[in-house]
Amino acid sequence: MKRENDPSAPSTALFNWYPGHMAKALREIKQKLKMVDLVLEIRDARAPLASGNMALDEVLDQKRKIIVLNKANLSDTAMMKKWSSWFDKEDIPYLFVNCLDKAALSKVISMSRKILKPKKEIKLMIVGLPNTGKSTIINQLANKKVTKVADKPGQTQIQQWIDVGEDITLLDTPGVMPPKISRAEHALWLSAIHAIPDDIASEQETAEFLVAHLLKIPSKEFLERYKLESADLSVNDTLLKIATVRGCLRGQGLPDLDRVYKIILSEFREGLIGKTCFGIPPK
Ligand SMILES: Nc1nc2c(ncn2[C@@H]2O[C@H](COP(=O)(O)OP(=O)(O)OP(=O)(O)O)[C@@H](O)[C@H]2O)c(=O)[nH]1
Ligand SMILES: [Mg+2]
Repeated sequence: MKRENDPSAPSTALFNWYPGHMAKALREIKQKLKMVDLVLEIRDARAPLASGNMALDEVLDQKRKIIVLNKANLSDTAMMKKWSSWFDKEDIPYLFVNCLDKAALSKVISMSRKILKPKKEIKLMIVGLPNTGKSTIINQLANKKVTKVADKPGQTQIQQWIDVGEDITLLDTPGVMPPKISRAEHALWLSAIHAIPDDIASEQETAEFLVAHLLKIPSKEFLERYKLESADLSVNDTLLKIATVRGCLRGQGLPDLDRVYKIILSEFREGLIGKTCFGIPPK
């Protein structure tokens, strides 16, 4: 990424990754729009605004939608409250959910029904950034594994209609990346939550960013997990400490930082080193 010189520069790597299947996914969403009553835009509760997508907004145009902020179990409670006030103020229909919790998820259906009243049979299109949990949400609503789920961006490659019973049909769609990310910081947030593949912002860049972020607002889990006595450490010293604690060493006792980056990323994504929410609501 070119962020050192110009923080507003879009990442060229990101741009190159985009065209092929992302453009196709957008085109297909546009084609199906008339067939659905409502769109559920799945975002990540750890980045309520940055996990949105302008390109999707353009295609969706005036279509009614609910923003479903998934993975709330991995996000910071106080920050989600602030974001809730912001969404309320903006009059945007939204819900924070942890889709692994079916009761919470059923609210998405009741909210959709409320908006679409008195329509009985409803068709919902599920869109959003890669890896935000679209397919998991569908499987949960269908009560069975109807669409493939994986912890990697870009799992779903084709659209699929799924009848989940009770007069509800859902359309699963492949995740769509924003065509450009205007703030380098957002690319790091999206990389941290794994909504973009690790080869866009490198594992090293993302892990270093995360460590810097976690040192600024250190959670108990972060300090305890890596046996850090305090957060008064440099990023480098923290990485070295983690290498020692986790036995990430190469020959001659040298630290194996590549392994450390992977540990940090996977443990952050699993919510093992604290609950985090990136960004603050706009004024
Ligand atoms: N902790 C937590 N994990 C979740 C939640 N929802 C989904 N996941 C996990 O997130 C990963 C991605 O889920 P998918 O359902 O495949 O995401 P997707 O949006 O369909 O991804 P693409 O098809 O790549 O666009 C999986 O490992 C899920 O188990 C949630 O609410 N909480
Ligand atoms: Mg999917």
